[in-house]
Amino acid sequence: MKIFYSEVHRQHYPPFEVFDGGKRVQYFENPDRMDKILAALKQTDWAEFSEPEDFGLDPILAVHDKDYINFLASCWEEWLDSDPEVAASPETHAFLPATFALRRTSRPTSSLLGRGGYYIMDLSACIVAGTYKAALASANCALSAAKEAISSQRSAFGLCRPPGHHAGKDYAGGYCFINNASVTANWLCAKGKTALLDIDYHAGNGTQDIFYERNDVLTISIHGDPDFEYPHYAGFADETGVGAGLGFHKNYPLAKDTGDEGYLSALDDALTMIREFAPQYLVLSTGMDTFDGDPLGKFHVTQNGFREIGKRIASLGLPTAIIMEGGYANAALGENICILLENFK
Ligand code: SP5
Ligand code: ZN
Repeated sequence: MKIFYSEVHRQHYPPFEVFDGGKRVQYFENPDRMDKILAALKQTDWAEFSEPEDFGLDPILAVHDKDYINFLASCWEEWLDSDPEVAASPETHAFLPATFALRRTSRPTSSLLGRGGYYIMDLSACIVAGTYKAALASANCALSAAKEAISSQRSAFGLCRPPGHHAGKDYAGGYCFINNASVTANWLCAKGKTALLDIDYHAGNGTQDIFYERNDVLTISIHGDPDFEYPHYAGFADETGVGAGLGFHKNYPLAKDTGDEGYLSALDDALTMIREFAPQYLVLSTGMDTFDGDPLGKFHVTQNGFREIGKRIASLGLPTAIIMEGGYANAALGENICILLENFK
């Protein structure tokens, strides 16, 4: 299986994030995640690594707002210029606003913090010097996997970092800046009917927003109920699309402590819906934070569960662009990814 990976992700490693209650902690979405996955993949006899192709900004701007992307591109330099303390020790800093625009706010204001609070939704999407470059490389890994899926009619893996599914048309959040899976699904759907399935533990709010009014891409997310879990304001069962998109989005909010059985039963329902939609291609937003013991998750999916999840999704028989999202139990992350991918070789 082709794996698309770029070392550029290392340039995005904020020195902290802020948890609920204002607790400053180490950045959970860290480069070590990739190292664990790489190490495990390198031990297999089927992983074939490639550098991503550069697709330029067009496929990204087909999904994201131009002013938002400009903000990502210039944020760090502006932040550096705005504060001598930041300039004195850039490596201990990250850009993070402390005031956020609710979307009833009609426009970003022009100051850096005025744009920051408008384009960022939480305290985990910290921007540092290499964030924009890393986000572009990550999107290119996803698009390269899709291109490979088309040309080979087999599945391919975009080993993307930073992840993407919480990023909307004009906002970053949840460690995500560019919505790699959405950019990819939008690009793919011009070549053949495409469905997107999101199995990250957290609701794919960004993806939901991007495709909410569209009927050409079916989007489905299985996740911790936003009634108790991040992102808190999207991912409810009654959110099924609007206008032409009505019926083309589906959420499976699951309870705390969901294990293999509960998960697989939601998955089976989702797979039935995908079969009825009859796509030519699948984009799989692949978060492994449903794992039993993930520090950011409250599910108990086991390695047997991942084997079965992979097997059932692969049984759709679709060339699949498998896109890396979350997963923070680093010690098991490599093995878990291999177990899932095995089914798509
Ligand atoms: C891509 C992805 O998986 N993003 C997830 C972002 C989640 N950010 C919210 C973290 C809330 C942490 N809650 C503390 C639990 C500590 N036991
Ligand atoms: Zn997640």
